Amino acid sequence: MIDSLYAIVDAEVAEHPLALTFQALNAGCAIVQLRAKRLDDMAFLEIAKRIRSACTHAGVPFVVNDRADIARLVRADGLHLGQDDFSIADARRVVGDMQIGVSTHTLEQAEAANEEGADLIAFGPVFATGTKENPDPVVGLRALEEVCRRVSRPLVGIGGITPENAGETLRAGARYVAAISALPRFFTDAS
Ligand code: TZP
Ligand code: MG
Repeated sequence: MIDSLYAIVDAEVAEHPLALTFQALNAGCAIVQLRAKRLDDMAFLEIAKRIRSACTHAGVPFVVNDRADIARLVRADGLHLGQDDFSIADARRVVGDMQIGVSTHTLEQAEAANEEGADLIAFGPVFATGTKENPDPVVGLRALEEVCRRVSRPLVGIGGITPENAGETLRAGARYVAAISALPRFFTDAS
């Protein structure tokens, strides 16, 4: 299951973002994303460079959330966009042929992201989350299953993902499970 773990290192949630990154990489996670809603540009760029370097050494793709400019500056492998961020087409003008992921919260949004050429589609919140400000309504596993049937791009289940519910989320058809607040538990729990 750890090879399906999409580790989101959130600079406002993690006590030590770089240490958490190394834990995720050592455990064998599939992807690392840096998310930082409140860092200023200098601080974001600095931590992005460090995580970029750690991911390069581990051979694991590194994704930057929100910031096409920083993704390009650190030569990230991917950029992750929300519904209120740049369109995929505009982001491509900044980052070129980098992998682009898109957050979606309804079947319609997921189908639109699929058609617009997203490389990866995050769908959620699958379960209740306290991490995101003003989260969309919980979508649940049945809706995730439906989206997995309807879109061709790989899906990421996100929102309230824990070591306990990651298995059923993958069985619903997600290629990856993404975790923020429960991320450290994937490395410390026996499960
Ligand atoms: N998008 C949908 S839910 C969510 C995001 C960024 C937050 C996920 O955080 P957690 O702590 O894993 O529930
Ligand atoms: Mg965003």
